[in-house]
Amino acid sequence: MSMAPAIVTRSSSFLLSSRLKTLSSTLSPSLFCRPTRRRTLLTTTIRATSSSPQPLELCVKESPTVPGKLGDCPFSQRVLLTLEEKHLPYDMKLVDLSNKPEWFLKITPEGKVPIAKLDDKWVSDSDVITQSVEEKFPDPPLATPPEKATIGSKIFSTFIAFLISKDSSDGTELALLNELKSFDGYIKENGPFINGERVSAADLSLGPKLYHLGIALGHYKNWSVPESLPYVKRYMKSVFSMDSFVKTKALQEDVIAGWRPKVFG
Ligand SMILES: N[C@@H](CCC(=O)N[C@@H](CS)C(=O)NCC(=O)O)C(=O)O
Repeated sequence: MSMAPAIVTRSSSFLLSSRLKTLSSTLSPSLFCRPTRRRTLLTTTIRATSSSPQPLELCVKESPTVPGKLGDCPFSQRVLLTLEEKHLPYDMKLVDLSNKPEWFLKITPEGKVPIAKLDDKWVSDSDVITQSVEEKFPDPPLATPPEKATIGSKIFSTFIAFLISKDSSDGTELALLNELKSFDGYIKENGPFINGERVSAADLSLGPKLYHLGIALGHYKNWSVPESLPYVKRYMKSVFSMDSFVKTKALQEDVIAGWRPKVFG
């Protein structure tokens, strides 16, 4: 079977930041196990309007259930949200992580997404990619002030610990609740978004993680954010209803399938 990358095309221009880390930059451990299914990648082309001529090339996870659809990687969605909010066009290559094509492993031997081509260099890690995009395309500004950039940053790790916990009295649920409570209080005082009235980079990082939290804990633990945390609930609703989020979010069934190996593994 022939193996061609699935591609969604938009148009864009791109500049290289001197501060870009390249492919050899540090990568955090993968959060998702690779499924065993094998199949052929499909190619899809979507063209969006833009005045800039050169699209940014970006590899993201493909849906494991619907060929040609965007998959369930919160880091890939973070980069896509950044590009969408900045109205930057891009060429999106959907990568089947269960059967990584040779061209992909050639550009990134670690085999992780997202990875973006910035001025002829493939750059990995959503932190590095989004910072570089901010530097090169400052308008509209999305940078979160440093003192606010880590707000909510422990929610994802505490969510994972609770999700994979097999012991209901090990304190992982409480740890997550504490993080959510602190976030609730912060948003109550400073919201509706982390940097106030306007969405910023920290929201684009946290939003996809909260999306996974809601779906995975609902499915595997029959758990949802308690009513006693209305500002977290409102925040999730606001972020999830943004046009850019609706356009780039993963299928619910893919999020559930993506976490299954972690829950039962
Ligand atoms: N810290 C990285 C994490 C990237 C990551 O873990 N990506 C996962 C998919 S969400 C991956 O590519 N895993 C490799 C695999 O499943 O084989 C980032 O922020 O970009």
